[in-house]
Amino acid sequence: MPHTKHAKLSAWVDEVAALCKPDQVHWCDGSENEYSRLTEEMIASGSATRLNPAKRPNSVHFRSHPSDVARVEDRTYIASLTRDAAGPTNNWVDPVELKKTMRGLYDGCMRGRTMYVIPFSMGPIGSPISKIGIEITDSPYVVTNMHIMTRVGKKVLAALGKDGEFIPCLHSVGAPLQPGEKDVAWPCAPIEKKYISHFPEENLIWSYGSGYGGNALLGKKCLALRIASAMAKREGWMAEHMLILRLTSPEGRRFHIAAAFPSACGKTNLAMLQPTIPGWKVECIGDDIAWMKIGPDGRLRAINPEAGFFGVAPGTSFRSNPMAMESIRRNSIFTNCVLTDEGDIWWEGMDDPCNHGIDWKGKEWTPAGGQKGAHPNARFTAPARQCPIICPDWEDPAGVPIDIFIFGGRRSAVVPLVTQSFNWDHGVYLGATAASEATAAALDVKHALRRDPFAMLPFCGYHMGDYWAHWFEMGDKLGDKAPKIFYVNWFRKSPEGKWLWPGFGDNARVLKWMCERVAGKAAAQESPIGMLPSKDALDLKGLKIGDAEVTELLRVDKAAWKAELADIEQFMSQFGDRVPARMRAQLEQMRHRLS
Ligand code: GTP
Ligand code: SPV
Ligand code: MN
Repeated sequence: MPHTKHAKLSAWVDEVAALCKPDQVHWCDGSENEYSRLTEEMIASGSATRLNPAKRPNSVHFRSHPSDVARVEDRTYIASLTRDAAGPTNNWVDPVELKKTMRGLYDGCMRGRTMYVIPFSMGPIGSPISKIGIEITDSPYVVTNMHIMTRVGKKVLAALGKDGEFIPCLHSVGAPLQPGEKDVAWPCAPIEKKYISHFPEENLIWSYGSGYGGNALLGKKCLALRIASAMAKREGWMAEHMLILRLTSPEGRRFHIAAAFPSACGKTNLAMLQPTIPGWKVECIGDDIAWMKIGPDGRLRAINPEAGFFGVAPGTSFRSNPMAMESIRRNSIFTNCVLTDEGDIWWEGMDDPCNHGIDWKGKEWTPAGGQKGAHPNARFTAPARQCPIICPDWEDPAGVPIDIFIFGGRRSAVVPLVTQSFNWDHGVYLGATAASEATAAALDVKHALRRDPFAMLPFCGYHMGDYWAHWFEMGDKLGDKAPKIFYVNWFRKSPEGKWLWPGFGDNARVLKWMCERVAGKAAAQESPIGMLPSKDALDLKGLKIGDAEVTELLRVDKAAWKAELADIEQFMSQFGDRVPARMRAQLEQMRHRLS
């Protein structure tokens, strides 16, 4: 029996098999059986370790190759037809040339391996906002991760029918095996042979040489952000690097919030926060990506296109993020953590210390050695439905109506705890000028501080200036139904290097102020950079924080902001005349307010 009646899909799979020359082809059905069989095979081959079922049932740990531990932005390409369409912040190569190079690499690259065909849906199958992708990969690790992160299998092929639209995603670890050659635990190609390539006009993704995260699980950053952002621009919707949560007030009023922070800057944590203020409740809808369309009622409706969490492990604990810890109790995949003597996983920042184990490089480890046991970008993969506070409506095909957008980043100085934009255009300016200190989520980002507009710098599939214009256009379409926009910074530090704000569950205090602003209840004062909470407008009841700290957290240092303005201007200059006039107007207004 053929696996699909979809002629275009069959033809593409045949073409890839002829090029990559795998030993066999397996069509994934998304079943538990398939997941277990592949997991057992990876344990038997030595690439995975089963965790102690008494500690963490049905869970495994992987160690990646030390060179393959995070996204590689220098090897990520937006190969649009023209360089101009990709813009100055993306790596561009002529698509014809890139395809030629990559076809050379793909030729025979799956020898000795199985080629898996993964039909997956981003978003609930049948939602008007969802999209179908087909990932072809030679990595069983990718298959089991995709099982968790997306909706995989026969239902997707059924939804695709004979001629439905799909996004082809081709992936290979780039490590063919000679006859009789034994495989390594984590096959991958050297850095100069890695290519994470996007052909936006064709809705096509070609990835080669890496097995890790966003380089290899192609539904995530490649499809749901880079390709989807370009589709969204063409089709009038939004694909954003945003968590989605529902916050319910003590009176029972619901607020839906979507927040964009750069990688490793707190999306997963905020998405599952446990408010420290009585009566307020958070439910999680998504922790990394939001797809949003204007609904029949004129409001912006958001879905989470993913089905799982691929979260940063270090720093995750019952103290900081109990709901993430609950989500990973079972049926989870861990990568680059410490393997403990009890057969469980551990990482820096977990609740209890670990005195002995095997580190992420496979070496015996004790904390006394002075080295980190888990890689800073160690991750867990867990089904979203295992989160105890997953919102009952998280799979609603219609999405949830967004009331509030939040932007932010990691800034040890200058940027206050929270600011509200004066209006939509000013909010778009706040998003466009977002900046963050570097994290471990990308291998090759070493800047102390970089501008990361809308947390989309590594994920926007087209010219950043045009993306800003799209935000203005969406605001015009939404009119008075547009979400209100805020900017936050949980990461302000004292001169001694201590966090000034406790963060995590206490961030609910800041969310509460936002909701009260939306409801027209909370007080704010104008500053040159936006509206700030009036003294006493932030609910700090029960929090041990000094008056001086609060003042510092809400202080606007004019001199520092003038320097910031100069940096913003410098950053914007690279986009030339593609910077929308409305963005320039915002810059001028800020200059005026600071003078
Ligand atoms: P990606 O998955 O890479 O997109 O990251 P993310 O944005 O989901 O970040 P995540 O929530 O995983 O947080 C990254 C790191 O920031 C973790 O080590 C967290 O413990 C830490 N973090 C998150 N929220 C806060 C906060 O409010 N305050 C402080 N100080 N640290 C935080
Ligand atoms: C990020 O870097 O923003 C992530 C992890 O969410 S990855 O899937 O590797 O891109
Ligand atoms: Mn992310």
